[in-house]
Amino acid sequence: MAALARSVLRYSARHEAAASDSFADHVVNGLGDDPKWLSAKYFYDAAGSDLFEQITQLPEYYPTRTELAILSENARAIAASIPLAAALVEFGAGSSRKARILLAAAPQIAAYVPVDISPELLAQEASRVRHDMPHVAVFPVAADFTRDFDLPAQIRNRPHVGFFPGSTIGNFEPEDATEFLRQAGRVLGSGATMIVGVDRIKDEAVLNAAYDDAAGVTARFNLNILRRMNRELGGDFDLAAFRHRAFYNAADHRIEMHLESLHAQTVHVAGRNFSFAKGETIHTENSYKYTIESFRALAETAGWRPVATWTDAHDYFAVHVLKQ
Ligand code: AVJ
Repeated sequence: MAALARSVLRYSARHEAAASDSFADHVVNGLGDDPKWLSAKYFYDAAGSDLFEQITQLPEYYPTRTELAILSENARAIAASIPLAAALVEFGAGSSRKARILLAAAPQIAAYVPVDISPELLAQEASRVRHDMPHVAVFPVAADFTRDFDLPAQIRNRPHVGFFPGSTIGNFEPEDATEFLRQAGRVLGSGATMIVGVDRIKDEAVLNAAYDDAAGVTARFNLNILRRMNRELGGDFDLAAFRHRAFYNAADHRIEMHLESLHAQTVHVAGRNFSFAKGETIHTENSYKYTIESFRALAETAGWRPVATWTDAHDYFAVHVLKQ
């Protein structure tokens, strides 16, 4: 396959749906490829989710605290774009911390629909929101939000507001981000609103530090994928034989994370052998960055009309409101 076509497909949920569904198949495909790669979605086992939570509290990792501040400081204005008796549909909910800011500022939201692949996390967050916000009807949906899914029948007649915070959209190739927004538009239906958090292009030193922190938490997060392959797929990765690398690729507007082999070695995992040259890497993540204009253009390509953008004093992060 041509390198361009391969990179377009690389992080594509559609591609993964067609090629394989299991972690083992994914590893055989990705480590068998040249260059080697793995999808960032496999970072989030229990240990990886815990490490990501630690990342969000690092001094260098500005996105989480910046987005929370944008949402809090502009909550009333953002709430004004949410219709009466609306249902808030959160894509990849995880923790409901950000949604709660909107729910508190927009009492006209009658229903909250967190969509997440993990049923345990969903149930836990759903009962917390029900307890703290008894006026909101909560209908959790356990689904892969990158694929088509049905909204609960109970919200059919409500105006739909999608919510996709965290710059998770940055993990998609731009073509796949467009396809995701198009699909979200299909799921939410005509007349819907969408609120999306997107990390902005900024000074490279700020970007590089955010993904290569002094305490080494992001390094542990990246290396944890090796630990996960060892545990779940009978691998024999030596974590001391790889190092974390993260850098801003300005030409492609993205942070790239890699795991670099410190010497020539052969690793056994998922029933196969994979050879590494000294300095060879596994490409483990892309985190795309957008200007306000480049994200609005992408949203328009996907059939959405940008109506408002909220940002912070440092111009680090943006919260976009889109209408269909
Ligand atoms: C969860 C995809 C938004 O790209 O900033 C953080 C993941 N990777 N540090 C990001 C991540 C390394 C994060 N997202």
